[in-house]
Amino acid sequence: MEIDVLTLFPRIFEGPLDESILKRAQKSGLVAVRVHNLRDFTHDKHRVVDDKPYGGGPGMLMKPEPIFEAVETIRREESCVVLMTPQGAPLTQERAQEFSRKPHLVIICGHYEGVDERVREALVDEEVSIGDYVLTNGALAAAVFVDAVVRLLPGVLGDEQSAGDDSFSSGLLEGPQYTRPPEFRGMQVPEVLLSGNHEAVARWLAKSARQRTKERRPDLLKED
Ligand code: JCZ
Repeated sequence: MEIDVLTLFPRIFEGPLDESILKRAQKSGLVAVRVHNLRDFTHDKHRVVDDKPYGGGPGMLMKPEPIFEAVETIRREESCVVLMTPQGAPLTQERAQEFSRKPHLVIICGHYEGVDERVREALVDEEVSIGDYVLTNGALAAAVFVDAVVRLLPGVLGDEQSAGDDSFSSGLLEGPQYTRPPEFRGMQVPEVLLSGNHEAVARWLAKSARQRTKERRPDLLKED
């Protein structure tokens, strides 16, 4: 998969991607991530990327010209152009899986109060929100989005930590988990997990996942 990210704050996006699993995924060629500074797509002396909204109101908007120039330079026939915005459809595990099957993502990070509406009209294929809260900067949302998508690419996670048993891939939250020692500061690991009875262990894990989901996220149990 190839990913091009358009932002005014490349370093905010790059930090998280240069660590650990995502770094290895790039080094081993499973994904190519390129970050572009939108200011590099301006032509005026002061490299202006924002302007006041028509009709007034607080804050500034991103001008359309640098975004159009960047997207038209970078996109191809098969590209999916994504805009990070709190107005987008919420990102879910299912949606992350769909994006992970695209050959090329071009991600526009909003900044300031947002982008000129003509960017949405003419360039954007999908608007993505990472949740119902507001960030200062679209590059943070893009980093979360890219992480959720790239970890689903074949070969990115080892067998040990495969995405198959994530919370959500089963539609349930994961239940409680324990490692050694069997007793720590007077707190015991549940007896059944030490029993060696594989069937009983599997039943216990399934039951505790259902129970935790029912307590914390009953919405996940409702069929749609
Ligand atoms: C640009 N602030 C772009 C996205 N889900 C979500 N929350 N907040 C955002 C977001 C916030 C932004 C910009 C300036 C996206």
